[in-house]
Amino acid sequence: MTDTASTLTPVLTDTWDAERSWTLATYEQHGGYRALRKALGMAPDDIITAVKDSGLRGRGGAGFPTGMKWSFIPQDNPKPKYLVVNADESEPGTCKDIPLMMASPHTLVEGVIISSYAIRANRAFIYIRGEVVHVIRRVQAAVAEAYAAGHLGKNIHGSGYDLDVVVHAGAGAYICGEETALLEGLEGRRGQPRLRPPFPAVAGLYASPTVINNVESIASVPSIIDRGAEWFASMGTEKSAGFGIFSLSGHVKRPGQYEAPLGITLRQLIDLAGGMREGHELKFWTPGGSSTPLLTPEHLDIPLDFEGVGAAGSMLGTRALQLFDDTVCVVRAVLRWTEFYKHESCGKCTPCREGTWWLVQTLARLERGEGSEADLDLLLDQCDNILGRSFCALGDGATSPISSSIKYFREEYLAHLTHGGCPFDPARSTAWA
Ligand code: L3W
Ligand code: SF4
Repeated sequence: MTDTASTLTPVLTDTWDAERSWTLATYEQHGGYRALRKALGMAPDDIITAVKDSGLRGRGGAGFPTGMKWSFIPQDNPKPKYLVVNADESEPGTCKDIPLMMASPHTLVEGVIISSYAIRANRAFIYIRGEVVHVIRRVQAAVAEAYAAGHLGKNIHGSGYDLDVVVHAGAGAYICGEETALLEGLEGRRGQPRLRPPFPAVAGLYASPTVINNVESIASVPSIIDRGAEWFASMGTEKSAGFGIFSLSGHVKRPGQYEAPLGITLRQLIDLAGGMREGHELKFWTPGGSSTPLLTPEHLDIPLDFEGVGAAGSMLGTRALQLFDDTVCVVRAVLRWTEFYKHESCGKCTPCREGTWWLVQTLARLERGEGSEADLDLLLDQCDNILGRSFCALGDGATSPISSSIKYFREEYLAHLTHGGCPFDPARSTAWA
């Protein structure tokens, strides 16, 4: 094992290669549901304290402290409390929750039971992206196995605690990954964001106190209860504790999921992935999906934690590391992402609904080589009128690849104008000759 390889911390991914890893039998053979039995012997508040002490921060992109979010649930409120798992993974490049649910759905189910017990919820929902029918079936099967084994239902393991879990299929809209749009969808309405505050912790599903957490956040809870908050906090960095799944896609030799402590660098991860493909070099990358500003090779050694990536002018996001080598046209990649945001804009607010349409028009003109240098300022102006003026993070996110690519690759935009089209496209340029 090399030094770099020894930095991997397989916890969530530990059993993914085991035979029939998704079954209850395999999960229990590897210590599964041990944490649940321990948790049911603890006071719910002690579980919240353990999660707070672990330093776990939300793994869905924003990094909000998980234990703190749970402590916002008002226990003097007579309304039912709910746990909702955000499994609507659809951010371009993000591909960690779906493999986790396929390979080890019981890690999520066990996390759901412990987390629901901690916040005193008797009903939990797992909201899964509708397009991934195979994942929905797998999680449904795991929930059924958990009921049959007495891990779910009435009086779980004689503790007096009852929990029912509903697996809900989304209807195929990226915006339903935004937590309040997800709640609208769950309540049977069109998925559009709600005004916050009130935050879901105070008035969420059916106007009741609701915790919404990402799949990976909830799946991390059993290991924290089983091995202790100190164990979790001993990994990662001071403000970004623990480990996370880093999803490498694009031009590396071995793309895939690499579970490592927060604070690892992209250089180390590329090393683990066998390097960039032969004969090519890294040109640009996203740290956490396309909503996080692009970075370049000069950022290969920044710590991939919330603070380190923030200091470099981007966001850790979902650790969706999309790596693009020197054969890729950045303008074309950014145009493709922008078309996605335009298509997925829910239409509720004007800056995003109209603005993403205009972004595509201006970018497409530049990509065809038909624009002018003034279009770069126009694009930045359009971004300026969306960023901070949109109702939810989708509008802000749509501007990230554009403004960051102009910051680092202004010359490449201008080259489209001088070449009369994409300088990387052999059909339209002599640059490849
Ligand atoms: C109670 C308060 N709760 C904040 C809660 C809030 C939420 C969490 C984080 O967006 C980002 C977005 C994407 N009292 C609270 C409170 N909360 N203040 O804390 O809230 P927030 O607003 O910081 O972020 P968010 O709305 O959850 C998530 C970025 O992540 N992202 C992720 C994309 C991922 C997908 C996917 O496919 N999985 O879409 C990538 O960068 O752009 O900025 O629970 O209620 N005072
Ligand atoms: Fe809808 Fe976009 Fe406005 Fe969000 S920013 S509410 S996705 S129109």
